[in-house]
Amino acid sequence: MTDAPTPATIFALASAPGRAGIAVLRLSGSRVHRTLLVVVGLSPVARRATRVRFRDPDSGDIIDDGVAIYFPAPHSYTGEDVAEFHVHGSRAVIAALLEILGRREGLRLAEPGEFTRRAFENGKLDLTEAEAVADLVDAETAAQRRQALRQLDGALGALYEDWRARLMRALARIEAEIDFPEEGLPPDLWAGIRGDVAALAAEIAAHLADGRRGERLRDGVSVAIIGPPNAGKSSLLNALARRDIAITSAIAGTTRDVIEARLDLGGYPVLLADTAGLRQSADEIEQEGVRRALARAEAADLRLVMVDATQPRDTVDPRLAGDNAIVVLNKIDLAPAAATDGALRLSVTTGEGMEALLARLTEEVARRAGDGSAPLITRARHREALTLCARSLTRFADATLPELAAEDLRQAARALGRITGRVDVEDMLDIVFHDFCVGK
Ligand SMILES: Nc1nc2c(ncn2[C@@H]2O[C@H](COP(=O)(O)OP(=O)(O)OP(=O)(O)O)[C@@H](O)[C@H]2O)c(=O)[nH]1
Ligand SMILES: [Mg+2]
Repeated sequence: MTDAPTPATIFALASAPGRAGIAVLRLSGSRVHRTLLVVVGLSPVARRATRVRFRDPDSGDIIDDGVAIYFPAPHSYTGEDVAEFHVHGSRAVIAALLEILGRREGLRLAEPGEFTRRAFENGKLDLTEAEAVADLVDAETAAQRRQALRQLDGALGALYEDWRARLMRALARIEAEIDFPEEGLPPDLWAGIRGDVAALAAEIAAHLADGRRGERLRDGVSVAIIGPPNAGKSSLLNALARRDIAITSAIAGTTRDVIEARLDLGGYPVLLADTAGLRQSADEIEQEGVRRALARAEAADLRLVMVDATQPRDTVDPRLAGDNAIVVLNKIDLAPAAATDGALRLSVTTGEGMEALLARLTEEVARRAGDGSAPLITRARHREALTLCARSLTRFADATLPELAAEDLRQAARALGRITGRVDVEDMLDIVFHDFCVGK
């Protein structure tokens, strides 16, 4: 066996590119200490911010006056030696430092996510926590931030690891029967195992039946505004986004494409789509617009069906109404006496009814997204693995041969292990089973 080659020492600008008060460069790897010696001329005390001058070791030029922090392995984000350079956030300073670091032997620019990948590989984070780092960086609203932070704290990973440990215990008990057939397993013990696994299967099923609230919180709840032409759909999008995004006009058929805006509604992220007015049209482009409008409305988590109070009220297309729809009667300023039939009265022009619409919309969005307080599935990747796990547990319930039952449990545990990245099922089996035998 040959030793694995030492991974390169990586570096990157950790703060956003562009001009800023302060920029942070981060380095990780075995050459960090050497780099500190040549670029800042000293080895800072561990984990203490030290005022330093950054120099080009080849020319001796001083690049900036700033702060360096050294985190020796293993007590660092990646588990390797890490350094942070806090410098003035000018393009010139950043460019010079990146160029100097890139010139050093054994150093290279980090790839996207590489610091966090190393943290995972060094056991600092599990995969759900690594994903949470990305989600926290991307969080746009308060509820998204809460959910990402909770996952980063390990709440989701701990849940799956707990389930996996329970499966491993059940597996160890069955393995005992396979390995010691002459002793046999008392039927009540067998029934106990089945009962435990069934309880776990029920928990996993409940977790899967979460209405995709965690995923919606992460991705944004999609809301489509749909209705006849000229009802004021684009005007509403502009009002909700507080920006002049979509063209509005008194000409019916103004909007053709789906126009999107991201909103923060009471801490919940919303992806709001304005669509083409629905009508029969000979115009090919408009027809395509209507097709896209209907497709978007069908795919949306929630529909804002807008009708025009000044026009005869067509029955709303049943495909669009129903549970996932809020019907809004707009232009109420022009027709205050129009029958509402349960619709929300609105005038985008005067603002009448806007507050009530916002409250209703926020309530409906909140119902469809998690609020970040409970560990929920946040990615399709988790859902797929949990579905596989649940399927194996269903097979387990029907298995009669202990060998087959054990294999089902092993597969279920492996599926859970894939979520957190802990796939060393056999290791854990050794530990659990070993303990079990000793205790017998
Ligand atoms: N009086 C009044 N006019 C409104 C109101 N809302 C929108 N309008 C006007 O109605 C016209 C149509 O508005 P749009 O927002 O373009 O309507 P739309 O539903 O997007 O229309 P299409 O894109 O053609 O489907 C514009 O002239 C708006 O200024 C309202 O509440 N009251
Ligand atoms: Mg429009």
